[in-house]
Amino acid sequence: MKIYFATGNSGKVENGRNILSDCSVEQLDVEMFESQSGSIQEIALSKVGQAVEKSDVEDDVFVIADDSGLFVDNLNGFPGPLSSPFDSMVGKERLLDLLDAGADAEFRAAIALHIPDGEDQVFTGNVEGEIVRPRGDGGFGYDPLFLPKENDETWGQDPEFKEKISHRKEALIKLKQFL
Ligand code: ITT
Repeated sequence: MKIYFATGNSGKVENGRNILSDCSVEQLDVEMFESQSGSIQEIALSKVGQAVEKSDVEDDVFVIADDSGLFVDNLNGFPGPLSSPFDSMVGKERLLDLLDAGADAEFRAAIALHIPDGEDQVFTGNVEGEIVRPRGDGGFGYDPLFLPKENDETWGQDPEFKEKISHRKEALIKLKQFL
C-alpha cells in the first residue's frame, strides 16, 4: 500500500517509514497553510485537506499529514499548536527564557488520514518529559531540548530512544492498526 505523507519535514517521513514498514511512504511536499487553531487535530485535518486539494496525487491513494507541538505545563500548554511559528519567528531556544530548565512538558502529535471516498480520521499520541538546555544535535526541531521521562538523555543526544517511545510513534501505531 502506498501512503503519501504531506509534510515539509523529512524527519517526520523517516518516523513514518520506520513504523509503517509494510507500506511505501512517500513525502508529498506541498505548501500548506497552518491555521491558527487551538487544536493540533484540527490543524492536521486542515493540512491533509489542503494537501489533497493542491497536489495531483491519484484519487485512490491514502494521504496523511501530521501536526505536532510541545505543550509546556507552566505556560498553559504554550507553544503547543504554535510550536512551528514560535520556532521560526523567535527560535526554539528562547523557550528557556520563559521557564526554568526542568519544566514539565508534553509532546503531542495528531496525524490526519485522508481516505479516498471515506471520512477523514485523526490519530493522536503523546509523551511526557522535561524542557532542558539543548543537548545533542540528533533528531530535528525541539529534540535537543526535550528530555523524555524514561531516559536521562535528550532526543537530540539519543535519537534511537525516540524510535522506541514517541508521540508520533503512538499516533502512527494507531493509524497502522486502523489500516
Ligand atoms: P509540516 O507542517 O510541513 O509537517 P513542521 O516541522 O512545520 O512540518 P509542525 O507544524 O507539526 O511541523 O511542527 C511544529 C514544530 O514542532 C516545528 O518546529 C517542528 O520542528 C517541531 N516538531 C514537530 N515534531 C517534532 C518532533 O518529533 N521532535 C522535535 N520537534 C518536533
